[in-house]
Amino acid sequence: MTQEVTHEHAETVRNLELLDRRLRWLSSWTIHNANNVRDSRDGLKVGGHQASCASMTAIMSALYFYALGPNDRVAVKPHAGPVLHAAHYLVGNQTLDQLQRFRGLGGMQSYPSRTKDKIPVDFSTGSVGLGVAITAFASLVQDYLIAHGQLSPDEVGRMIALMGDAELDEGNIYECLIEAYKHDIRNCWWIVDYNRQSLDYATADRMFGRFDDIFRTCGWRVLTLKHGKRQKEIFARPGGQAIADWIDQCPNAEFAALTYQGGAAWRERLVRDLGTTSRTAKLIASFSDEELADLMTNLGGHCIETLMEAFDQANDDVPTLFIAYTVKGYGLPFAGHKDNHAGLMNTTQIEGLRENLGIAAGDEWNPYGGMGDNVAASLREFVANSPLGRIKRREAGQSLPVPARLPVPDGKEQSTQAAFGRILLELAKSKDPLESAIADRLVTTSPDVTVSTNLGAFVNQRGLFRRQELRDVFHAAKIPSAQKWAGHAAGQHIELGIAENNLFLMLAALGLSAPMFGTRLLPIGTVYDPFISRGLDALNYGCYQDSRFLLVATPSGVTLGPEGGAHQSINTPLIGMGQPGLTYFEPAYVDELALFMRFAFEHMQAPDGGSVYLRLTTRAIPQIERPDGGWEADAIKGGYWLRRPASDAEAAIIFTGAIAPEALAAWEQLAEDMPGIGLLNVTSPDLLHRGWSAARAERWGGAGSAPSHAEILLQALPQSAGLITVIDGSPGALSWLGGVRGMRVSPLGIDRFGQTGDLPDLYHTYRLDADAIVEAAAELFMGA
Ligand SMILES: Cc1ncc(C[n+]2csc(CCOP(=O)(O)OP(=O)(O)O)c2C)c(N)n1
Ligand SMILES: [Mg+2]
Repeated sequence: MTQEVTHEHAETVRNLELLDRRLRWLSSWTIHNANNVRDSRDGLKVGGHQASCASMTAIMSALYFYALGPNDRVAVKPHAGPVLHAAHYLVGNQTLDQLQRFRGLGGMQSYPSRTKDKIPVDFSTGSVGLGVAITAFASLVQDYLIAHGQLSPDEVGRMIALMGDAELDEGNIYECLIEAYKHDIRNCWWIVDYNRQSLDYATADRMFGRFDDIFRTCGWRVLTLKHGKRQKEIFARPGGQAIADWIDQCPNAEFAALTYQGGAAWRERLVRDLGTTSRTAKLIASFSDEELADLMTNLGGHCIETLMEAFDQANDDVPTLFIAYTVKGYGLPFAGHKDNHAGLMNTTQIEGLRENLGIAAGDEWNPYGGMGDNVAASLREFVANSPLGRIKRREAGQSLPVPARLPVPDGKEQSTQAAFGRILLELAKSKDPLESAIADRLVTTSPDVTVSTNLGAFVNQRGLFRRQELRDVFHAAKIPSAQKWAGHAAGQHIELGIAENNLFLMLAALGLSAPMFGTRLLPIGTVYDPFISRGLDALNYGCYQDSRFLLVATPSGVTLGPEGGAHQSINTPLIGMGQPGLTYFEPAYVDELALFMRFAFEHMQAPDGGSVYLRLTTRAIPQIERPDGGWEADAIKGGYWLRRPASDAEAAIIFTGAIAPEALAAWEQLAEDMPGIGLLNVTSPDLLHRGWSAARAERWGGAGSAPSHAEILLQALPQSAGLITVIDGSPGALSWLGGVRGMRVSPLGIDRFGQTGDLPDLYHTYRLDADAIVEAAAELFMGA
């Protein structure tokens, strides 16, 4: 290095060290302010994680103010959220008001949030493990876009996860690792804040050294940052190696406890273990207690130079795991204490930290407080020219116009699942410019159920996505098969192994393509309906950060019949109703399905839109003739009268989905005794319930009194009429309709499962057949 370069390097290190301390201070103070300074109205602990923040400030300083590339995207360990805000505060992207309102309504969020925070947050985090894994899927999305000419290779960025070491215990990490290896992902960094403490205690020693193996096996480069420069320098001195060896042997819990106890305890222990007469003893004796404590905790993850070198070293596209050894609560009074996860400094302690940094009382929020004018000015300039200071964000891509209608497959008897496959096939083959533009942006994905959820025809048309060619061996050998399975860069289907959690993370990453990479993709994921539960937290995670996708779950309910009791899904309608950011439809007929798929393509792109869940079935049912399209407007709002009731009707049957033929048969039987009985097809229990809640909230808020769609539909009946609700799923999905206008209700549905059988047997056993509906109606009038 020339002298000039060396000088500049030393200057950078010094600035990053200052920023490390500043981030530690600001994150600690923000949390302290919320807990101890701000007025409390409810006496509840506000919380925050000063120790988790302090563990990461050097890593984040070196990343955000040195290593970050202009197109890099970062998922920040949830409990280091305040450090991210502090970094943006230094750059001028975050306001004091937001910091002061940490964890208050409208203030900066507990954990980084894409949708609620005012600073640019690339990935929301909070549920540990998921924020890490999504970065691997985001790098796959980036490769997809490059391969499809929708992102310039010059604009490649790294997808980075700053993670806690306890996140390595989450199973989803390993599911993701396997999938990532299969797809040969690149440009992904996972940086582990390896403080060897989780929430409860120190992490297990037996895993020491195993993580490297696991990641290397999966094609990752592993860079272990165990020792800081100071440690390395001392280890090289006479007698130093024994200290290095001692650290290597020291169990996690003991290391943490000694860190907490400080210099005198370190000395006592080292002397006990290493003796008093050796060269090592002499070396140890040459340090004061304070110097010894500093030395023993000078781990790689707190050493700016070590971090810079590691980041420089990984300057290619190989996925890289950085194991950065750290101390939880570094530089704070509870460093290393096993209970420090949610530990908060008391006022005396935070004042001690403030004084230590030379910050005057009252100057706590000053971004550069306690520094001399020259130092502050040069740090300000350094920050302004740092990667974070120059960060720019991509514009979300243009939305695509959606054709007025999607093709409706013809056929007298059809299942919604088969029709779904046929609609996608029609789109894939279409010459219509609007339809083919939509088809070009579709990306389908499925965890090993592509064929059995009828995605096969689309895949035959559009191919599997692979960066490297994948030959279809069966096709090449001329072995007859309905399924082409060739992979290439233009392919539009991402085949996943059988891990549903990965499906939802893949969808979440694909569904963020517009805000993240500037190109809107229309992702469609298929899964067996019961296995939604496997990936529920990842589904919630995607919805929470406003990712946009279409989830097609099929088969569903007991209607899959002989295919297996274990595959019956019961509570998914309630999941569909309960999940914010996801609109659930369950079509009975295939023209409804086409309508909802069209809606989905629009809703996935609308600024105030969201994701869509279609609950489909393999049961082919007779389709119905429609006199006109009058039903459509109501169907898209959640329900329409298939048989309008007379104004004096005594009852109505309300049904959802595949049991439409039973509902119709019962309606015909009952119509003989109860002329004018209505038949209501609820296409979305979710939209009806949401609309009802929203209308009530609006009324309470004094903003007019427009009735909701559920109220409008039920107003067609006298209030004295009874309702029989029926769905192949939890009866609670529809039974609430009785409460809308205070009407009697007799709900049918499934609250048990597990029995195989054919449909007549199952519908009889679970009381979903026409007889059950008639009996349920009779029950309403018994004694009335
Ligand atoms: C899925 C999930 N389970 C549990 C929690 C509660 N929790 C928050 S942080 C944490 C462990 C933190 O340890 P680590 O990842 O090592 O972070 P550190 O604070 O040590 O840096 C746990 C269990 C959570 N946020 N998400
Ligand atoms: Mg930890």
